[in-house]
Amino acid sequence: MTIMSVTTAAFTDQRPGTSGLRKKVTVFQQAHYLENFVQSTFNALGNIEGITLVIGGDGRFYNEQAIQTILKMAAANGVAKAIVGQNGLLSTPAASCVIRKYNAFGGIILSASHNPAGPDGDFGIKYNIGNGGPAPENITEAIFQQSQVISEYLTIDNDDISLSTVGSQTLAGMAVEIIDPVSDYAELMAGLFNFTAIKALLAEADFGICFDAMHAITGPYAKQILENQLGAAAGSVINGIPLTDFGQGHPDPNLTYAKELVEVMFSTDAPTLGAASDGDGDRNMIIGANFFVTPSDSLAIMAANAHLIPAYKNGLSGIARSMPTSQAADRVAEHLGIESHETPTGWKFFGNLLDADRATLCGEESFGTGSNHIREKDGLWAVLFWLNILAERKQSVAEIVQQHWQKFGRNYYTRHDYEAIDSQIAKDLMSELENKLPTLTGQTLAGQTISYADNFSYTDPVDNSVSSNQGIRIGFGNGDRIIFRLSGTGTQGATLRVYIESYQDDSDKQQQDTQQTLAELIQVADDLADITKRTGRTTPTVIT
Ligand code: VG1
Ligand code: CO
Repeated sequence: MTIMSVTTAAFTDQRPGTSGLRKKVTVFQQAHYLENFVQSTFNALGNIEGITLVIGGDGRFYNEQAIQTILKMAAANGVAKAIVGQNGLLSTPAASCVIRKYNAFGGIILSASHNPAGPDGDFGIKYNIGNGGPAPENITEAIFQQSQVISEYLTIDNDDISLSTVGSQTLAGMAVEIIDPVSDYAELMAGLFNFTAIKALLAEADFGICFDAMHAITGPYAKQILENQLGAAAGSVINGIPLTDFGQGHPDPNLTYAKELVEVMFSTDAPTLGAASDGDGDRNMIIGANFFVTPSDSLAIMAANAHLIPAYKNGLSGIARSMPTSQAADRVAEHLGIESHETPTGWKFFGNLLDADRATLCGEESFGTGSNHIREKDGLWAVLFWLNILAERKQSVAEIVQQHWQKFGRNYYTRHDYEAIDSQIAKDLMSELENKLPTLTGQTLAGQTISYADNFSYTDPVDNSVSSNQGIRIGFGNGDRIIFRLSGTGTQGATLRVYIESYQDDSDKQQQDTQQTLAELIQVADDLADITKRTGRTTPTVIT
């Protein structure tokens, strides 16, 4: 074997965002681009000789080429062993599971999550640490710093190896273990949930499930677990074969993009439970027959019912939610007498809380829920959690949600996304809004007095690290909130996200239309940030 040192020069745009580095495939295809990021990661980690790394991705276009590049660089940098999903496939939650199970030093996950794939689509890469979770900010920042000064990377001149057969091989002295991407994850799930009860539920004649894998990574996982192990009817998993371009779709499990599932679930003979996952398998959307469950409600309801699930029957240590996620989960935490945490957007902020057992369940409004079983959010896990609740409660999804509202009140909630707006306009909008903040407290808008207006800053209670500038919060005296932040995962211009919530504990007023109920606050948000005036947009790109 010959280790080659290749001379390279820094790229200035390699700062990892909320979930790693995400760019157009064409950007990743530039000479040295991927290599620079990988070598910068290795350099940031320090001495990596002798370590074990897990490598896999969501199967999108460029997945396998990237893995071949990374394997050669890992071998040249002295990595002792690479554990790779067969055909380069590993869902994000499965990668987290495998890192933990085999005590790997860390892992490299290739994905741009829900972003479209294909030669003109997006690609992404992120580094996960030994706990199985996304690298915290001190590591992503170190990677970025390395990428600014990089001058060479190491690789080898070997041929590509085959990723298609499960088993052991070596690449220039580095052991390469190709593993079945599903089995470790499936085993973990079977240990958390009551598979016997779920099996019985799925065998009931009037119970149906429709799981939309959206042509992305969860197809093989859902087929194996739901259909083969739990006995769901063949065909319960739709769009179950992962395609490199995700069938030209947009595997973002929301009401806009998961169209096929939405049609099924809002039809007259809708099955009991509908669910969808995203490109890399960490997100989930839950729908009952003719009934959509907001992700914020889903987190709260899962927490309130966790005692029904074997893995959580002894109680939760705490619940964590990202700042823009509705406050519904906080009420459950209060009721249970456990800690609740509000973190910045992005799963990496949950890692310390989970490691320190300060939280058991975590969630984000963006269709992300998860627990201490791994250190990523987990789409299929959430579906199994709901199935387990349904098996115990023998009610419909709608009944469960409505009873939850009656007990805890309902947090009406919506998110409005304005995608691909001009980056400078978006920046100006945010900074003008920030300038206004000091004058807002005490003002009365839409009949409610603003009790705080700030730019969210988070101090991690475990390591005291501070993350500031995490989104603008406008809080009203009655608990209503308007939040503004710019996406850290978009690859085209800027995406402005506006999150609006309003609490209603009067059960006679809990069945209203969300957009109508929030209309006044939506107008206040537009006025405060001059969205229409500045962006020229009169409606959001996506409403959730
Ligand atoms: C979005 C979501 C955020 C999520 C992130 C990664 O980030 O809002 O909650 O953690 O995507 O999810 P942003 O910065 O675009 O709002 V995934 O499934 O793309 O790893
Ligand atoms: Co994802």
